[in-house]
Amino acid sequence: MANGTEREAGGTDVDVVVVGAGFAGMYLLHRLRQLGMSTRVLEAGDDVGGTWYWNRYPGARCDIETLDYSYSFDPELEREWQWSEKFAPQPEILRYAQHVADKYHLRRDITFGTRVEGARWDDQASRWHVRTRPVSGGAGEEIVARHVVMATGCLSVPKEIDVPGADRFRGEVYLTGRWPHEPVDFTGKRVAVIGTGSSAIQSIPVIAEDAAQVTVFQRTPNFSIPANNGPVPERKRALIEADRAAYRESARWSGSGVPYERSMVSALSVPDEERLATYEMAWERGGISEFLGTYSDHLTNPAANELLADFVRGKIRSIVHDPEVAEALCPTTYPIGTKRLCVDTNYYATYNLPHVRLVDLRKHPITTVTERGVDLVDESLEFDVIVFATGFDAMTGAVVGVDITGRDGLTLREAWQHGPMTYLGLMVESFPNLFLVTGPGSPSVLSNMIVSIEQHVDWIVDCFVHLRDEGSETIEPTHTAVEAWVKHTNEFADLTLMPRANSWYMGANVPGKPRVFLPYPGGVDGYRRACNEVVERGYLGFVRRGPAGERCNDGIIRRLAPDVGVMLHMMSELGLPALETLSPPEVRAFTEAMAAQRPPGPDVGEIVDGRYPGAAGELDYRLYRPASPGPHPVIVYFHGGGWVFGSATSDDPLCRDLCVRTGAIVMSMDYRHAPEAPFPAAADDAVAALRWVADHAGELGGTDGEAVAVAGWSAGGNLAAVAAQVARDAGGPAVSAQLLLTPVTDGAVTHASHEENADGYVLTAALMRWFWDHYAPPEQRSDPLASPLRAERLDGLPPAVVVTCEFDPLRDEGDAYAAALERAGVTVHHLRVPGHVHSSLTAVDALPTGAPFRAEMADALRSFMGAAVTA
Ligand code: N01
Repeated sequence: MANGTEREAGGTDVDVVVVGAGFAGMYLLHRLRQLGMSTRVLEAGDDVGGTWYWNRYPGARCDIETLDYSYSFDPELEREWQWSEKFAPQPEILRYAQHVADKYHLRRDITFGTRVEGARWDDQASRWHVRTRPVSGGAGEEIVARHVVMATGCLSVPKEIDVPGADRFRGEVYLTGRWPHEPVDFTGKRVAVIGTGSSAIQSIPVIAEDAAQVTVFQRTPNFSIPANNGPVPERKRALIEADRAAYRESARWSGSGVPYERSMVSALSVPDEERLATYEMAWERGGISEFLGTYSDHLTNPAANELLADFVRGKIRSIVHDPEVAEALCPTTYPIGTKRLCVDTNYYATYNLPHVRLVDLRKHPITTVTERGVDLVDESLEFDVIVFATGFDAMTGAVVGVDITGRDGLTLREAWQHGPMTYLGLMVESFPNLFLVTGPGSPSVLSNMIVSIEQHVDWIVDCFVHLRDEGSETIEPTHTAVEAWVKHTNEFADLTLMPRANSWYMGANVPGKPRVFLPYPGGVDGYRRACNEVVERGYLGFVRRGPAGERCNDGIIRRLAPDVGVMLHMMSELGLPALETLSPPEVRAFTEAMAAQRPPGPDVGEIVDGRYPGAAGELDYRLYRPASPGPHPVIVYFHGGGWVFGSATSDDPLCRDLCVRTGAIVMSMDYRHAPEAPFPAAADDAVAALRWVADHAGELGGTDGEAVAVAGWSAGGNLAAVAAQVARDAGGPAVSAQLLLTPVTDGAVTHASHEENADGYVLTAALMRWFWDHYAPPEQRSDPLASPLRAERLDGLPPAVVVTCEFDPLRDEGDAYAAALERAGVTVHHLRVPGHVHSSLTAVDALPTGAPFRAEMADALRSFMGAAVTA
């Protein structure tokens, strides 16, 4: 029974149950009504507002400029609401939420004072049974719904107070996340504040205005930047009003949901004075994303991060008079930005007041809270009031706080026992028709929440429409899609410094909670692209079921390594020309200009440029010598560039990397380029280069008489393979090993990967055809000097490291060469690199996920070198 009416078997009371009437629940209700879907919103509080309903502690305000932190779905709402301050205080934000509820008559579909206790999925009927209970006690109801949406907020369940003896205290006790509605009077009182996160940092200066004493108990100091609050900046208001739609659109496609110019410059690349001036400006201007984003690598490079952290520590020392207190307030145990940066008004200066004291719990731990105060190991303190500002069970607490049972009796708590498993932070496998707004696995708390809420609500509503239109009753993500999304999120987090902090982002603030990075760190823009693409590709990664049967569109939305994906996106944004539309001289000029922008690679002991006799005249080489004392093994290296462009210096970062990792001398040898010198000129030069280096190994710093290795990338990999075959057939020189990095091995270009990866991964199938067309006419391409895979015999060749990348048109011909070598009895280390493209392993210091593969490739090569193989 629901609402006293008899329900037909398989019928529903409503289409959608929404849990929570914060900003997410309110907007969702508004959208669902427009769709004509019946909706019940259930809310534990007595009014709308969510976070802003509960967090009424003194000083509570937004830490994102309120002009940005407001709905964008209705221009009329935007025009009629004027914010009073740059960072609006909690009462004003709550009034805004109430205004929205009034304007759209939302309250009539919201049941206040009601908690959702549980939800159970009935697979037969494809319905959720939702159990409620009034907060004030008494019987609840059961509501049957087709869909349930958890709009429960990310920071809505306060962490259990885990300070020993906390329940013994007889004075007034407050929790910042559950502040009373009546004003709290601190006048003349002795107040303890436990915790120094955002909530404490905002409330301490305000409490100190009235209290007789304030004692702050700090376990871990936080980084905080000044709000520099005041009236709404006129410039920003004017900017938005000039073109509201464009401003909001740019927020939607920004990294954090607040539009600002993202720096592409490393903090380590600018002179000290320039960097400090930039930091000073950002300190004055405020804004979390803007401050952390002053340089591109604060959240990825420890050295860059330390520069910014040091700047803030300098500020703390300059504000706080007592050096000991200042030192205690300086965070040193985690990188800045890896816990949410706080935004304050007078926080540090408050410690200069005579009645404010900081207790460093690392030095003076609490033994217990007593009836009258707090006992430290070395002191007893008495208080009238204790304020617990101890944080939240973030992102998952409110969701698993509801007893949710999906298909086959699986509970959400069980499903998430090792950390939340979601697809896009929106849905969970085995929990059909259960949606999360800003759930774990979405940008949520790393972004302007309102922008992320609107995006999720819009996506969910569009999904409802889609299901209705196609006649599907249920939707849920596939196992493959969920696993891959969680992996992708973790890989992204591992590219940042975020996992290094014991933060609530990591679940580390709640004892026993799995240590997993909870939000999606790939940016609001990158995330929105993924969500849109999922839909465009027919709800990829979802299975939908209905009377017409099952539609399973299994698959993975993000298969590239995250840094490779970001690089490809940036390249596509630049609108670079397709190389095959240019002439060879234009391609050479273009690729040289691009190469000038890349990181240089590691330092080596010495670099020497020289000339060697090629097959038809002198050519350049560049020698990279390790810093260790010689003699060293020698690698003869051939650059990439489709036989058309490149030089002895064009693969500089990769050669340095190879030199450092193998401890070998790398001789990067130029060769003649097509079309001026077509096939077999490059192959002839490669053979000449190998002979010359082998003959001069001792003079160059190698061991006289010891076999040299050959190596090359792409067309250079082709030349290395060819040179090894020629040396075998000619009875020398002795080659110890071959490293073939994404090599060209077959002019037939018929392998499946040429089609599968034809476009979008830098080296395109069209460009590869263009290279062949310049290098060798079709009738010559089956010559083993052009296509080493076509050689009659592959036995007797030196051990080979063959590296192929998943998203490379050349992948299959590289794989085929590795397999053919193995069949011929050659020792092969075949490294298949997932998530990478043809050129990405050469992007030393630019794509961190390539580094472990370069390490493996170098280790394998080193282990092969020294075991000379002769024909
Ligand atoms: O919570 P927190 P918060 N003994 O977890 C300490 C958002 N927010 O409520 O770090 C002693 O950050 C704990 O110490 P430690 C914002 O996203 C937004 O302040 O675990 N101390 C820490 O110092 C923010 O990040 C606004 O060592 C104990 C503090 O309590 C998030 O909410 C305003 C302890 C908790 O800090 C959470 O902020 C406020 C113990 N047993 C909050 N247990 C806006 O401006 C915990 N602590 C929008």
